[in-house]
Amino acid sequence: NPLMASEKEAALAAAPPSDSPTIFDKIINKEIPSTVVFEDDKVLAFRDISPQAPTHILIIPKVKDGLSGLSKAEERHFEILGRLLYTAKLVAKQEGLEDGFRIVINDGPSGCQSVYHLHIHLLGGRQMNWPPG
Ligand code: IU
Repeated sequence: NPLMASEKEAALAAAPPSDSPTIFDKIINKEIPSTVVFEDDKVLAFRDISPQAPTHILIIPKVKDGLSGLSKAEERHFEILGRLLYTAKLVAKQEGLEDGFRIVINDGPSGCQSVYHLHIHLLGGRQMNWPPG
């Protein structure tokens, strides 16, 4: 089926191998500057370079371990997945988002994912809308 083949090509072009490095490795290694708002041995949180809300922070695992996106999650990732979500809560509090906030994980081409290193978007500081775009 030629249509299937071209769709698959597009998906493969957009989604590189799960362990290939991304620009987020350079951010983790401080080779590219970023505004870090939280860091521990497992997790980094930094301000998105193109903020879509007054607060827009990305929370990422320091070690990718195959997590190019949430769709690649395995049972071995249970702990880091919990840490990422809990870190989002801590950072939301640190940012003063008492009235609420939005968590987003884009996955794959249809999910509008552009960087293939798992990241949680934390958005806040304005009224969010539903449904999202
Ligand atoms: P996405 O869910 O994969 O689309 O999110 C990627 C985000 O990474 C997006 O919001 C970008 O603005 C952001 N980003 C960044 O903060 N710094 C960078 O150097 C690059 C992307 I490339």
